[in-house]
Amino acid sequence: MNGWAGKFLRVNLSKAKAGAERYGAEIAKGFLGGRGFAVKILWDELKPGVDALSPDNKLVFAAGPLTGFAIPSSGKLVVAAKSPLTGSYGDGNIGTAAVVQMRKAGYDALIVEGQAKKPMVLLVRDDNVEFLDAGELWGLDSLTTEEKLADIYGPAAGILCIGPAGENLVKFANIVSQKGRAGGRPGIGAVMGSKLLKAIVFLGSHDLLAAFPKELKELSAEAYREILMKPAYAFWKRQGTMMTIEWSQENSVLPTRNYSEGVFEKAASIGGFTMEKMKVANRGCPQCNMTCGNVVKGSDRKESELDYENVAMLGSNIGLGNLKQVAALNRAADELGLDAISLGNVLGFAMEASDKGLIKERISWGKFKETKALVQNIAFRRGLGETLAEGVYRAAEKIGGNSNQWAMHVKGLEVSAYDCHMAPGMALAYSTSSIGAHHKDAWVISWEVKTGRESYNAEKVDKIIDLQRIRGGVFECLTVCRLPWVEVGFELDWYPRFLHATTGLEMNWNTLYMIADRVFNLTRAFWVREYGNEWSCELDAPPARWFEEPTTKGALKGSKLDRDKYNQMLQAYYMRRGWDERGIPKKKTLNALGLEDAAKQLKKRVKLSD
Ligand code: PTT
Ligand code: SF4
Repeated sequence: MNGWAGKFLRVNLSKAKAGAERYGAEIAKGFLGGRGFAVKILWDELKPGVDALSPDNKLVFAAGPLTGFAIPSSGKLVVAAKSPLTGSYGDGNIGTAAVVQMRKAGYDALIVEGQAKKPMVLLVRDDNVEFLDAGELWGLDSLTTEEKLADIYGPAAGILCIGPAGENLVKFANIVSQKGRAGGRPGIGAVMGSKLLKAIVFLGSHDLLAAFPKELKELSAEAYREILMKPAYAFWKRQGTMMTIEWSQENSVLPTRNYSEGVFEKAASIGGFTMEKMKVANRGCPQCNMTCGNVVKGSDRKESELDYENVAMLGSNIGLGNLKQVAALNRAADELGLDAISLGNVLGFAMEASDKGLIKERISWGKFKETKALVQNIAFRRGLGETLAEGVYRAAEKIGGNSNQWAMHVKGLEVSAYDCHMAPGMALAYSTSSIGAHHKDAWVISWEVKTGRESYNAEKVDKIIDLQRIRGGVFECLTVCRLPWVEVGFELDWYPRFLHATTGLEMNWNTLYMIADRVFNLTRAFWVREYGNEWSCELDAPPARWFEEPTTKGALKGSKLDRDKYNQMLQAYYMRRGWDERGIPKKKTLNALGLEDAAKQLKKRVKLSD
């Protein structure tokens, strides 16, 4: 095979054993890589009901056939496992040199199983795998851990690690790399912590083999040039995703005080233009000429890399309007290895619970010092932090009252940074996403705002499915960054051309959509297999707050979602997907995608419609 290495590395931490495994061309062609490989491996190898934090769970690090080549923004890695937060399939995407080194070491994916006897660092140097004592690294924050490993293994080493939150099994701990790129929102860092795996270091020395190296070289040079010439490029380099703060405020979707409102009175002071005045550097992922990591210095004088989601969740959503302080909280999230989205979400929840007298601790909106202390307590599971470390769904179950109405999650994953009081399409996108309420699969909100946000119609359903195919499907399986396409308009037609140059295969968009649907349906089958007869369409609903508590501020004052219309749109979505009225793929849908095994297995767990 060209493009793909054709090998996975399997590591068993309990036995301290490692070995390379060849996989077949049908897996490569049928699932492409990244999320496709991860879902396939976890479906095939995990028994339903396995405890996500037990040695029986598996951790998958997967690349795609474009990863590591000189192709724009291709230095991305999918990290996946059964999630301790949602109890089902979970993944995230990190831009990191680790994925380039993993591919150069000769592997398309690393599968980690078992549990180490004591904290460990895994060192992968081509065929040589070493299980090293983590020693004094255990307990250190993620950035210091990375620095110490880079001192030993050199600047070329690709390093992934967890912080104290992962060690302490916080259910939304993630994996950190490159001084503040982080991924694995649904607690993939906690799965790594449960395996006592502090860090992984990759060093590879092989060249990647492309089917048509000359074609690839010419295509890449042209592609990098094309991106530089896009009209939106200059502003993107200035602000990156931070420009979304102003956009969200203008369109009343900026999550504010635990999503009770979509506008924030201090939005300008945490927005893209304020950030520009503070910026000290731009950082980015490997192979990218759009480097969008906005580095600023926070109120703690430490560097922090700002993105829209982090700033909205640790800013407006907790009532904090000082960007330097937001940056300090974001830096703390990176050091501790906490997902910044879920963190801002549980903090907003705690502030509201405190306001309403449901918890004895006093934690106020926008108060930096007490918030910072609470962030530490979450990572170390102290006091109120112990409750919040379980995520917002479980925290609401524990504190009671009517808090489950305003615990902002779908299927246990905290909602990311778009308020949906008047965005039914985005609410449906969150509810049907592969991992819980994340915007990765279908960021439909910008299209929805432009084309008629108040409507609940079939066109919206189609748009969401298209986006789920392209973003959650093709980009996550190729494992390349989607931002060149989304943000500067780098055309989608480039990707089949890259695929041809690297693998030699001609894949048109119909084939790519078929793969995306296969991966999406297998992921849904994974969820249903876990839930069994407890699965119901109610799991595909956004939080009650958006239906029941209208906003009180801004141009869209008084808006809320309509439950009946939402449910009709959900049923239209199911029909279009070839699922039954419970949201379970029909037998014929699975079979048409070559997922006969999934159909057989699901039949043992639930009644499957023909
Ligand atoms: C992603 C989620 C996002 S989405 C953000 S900001 W965003 C948050 N970033 C965090 C962070 O930083 N530190 C931290 N401790 N927690 C964080 N949690 C949040 O994680 C990221 C970029 C961004 S910035 C986005 S949209 C795009 N995401 C992509 C994706 O998902 N797939 C893909 N093929 N390309 C993408 N390109 C963009 O990458 P999760 P990164 Mg991230 C500091 O992890 O779990 O996927 O959740 O990876 O390398 O930092 O790049 O406004
Ligand atoms: Fe990374 Fe940003 Fe480049 Fe995407 S655009 S690869 S997130 S630096």
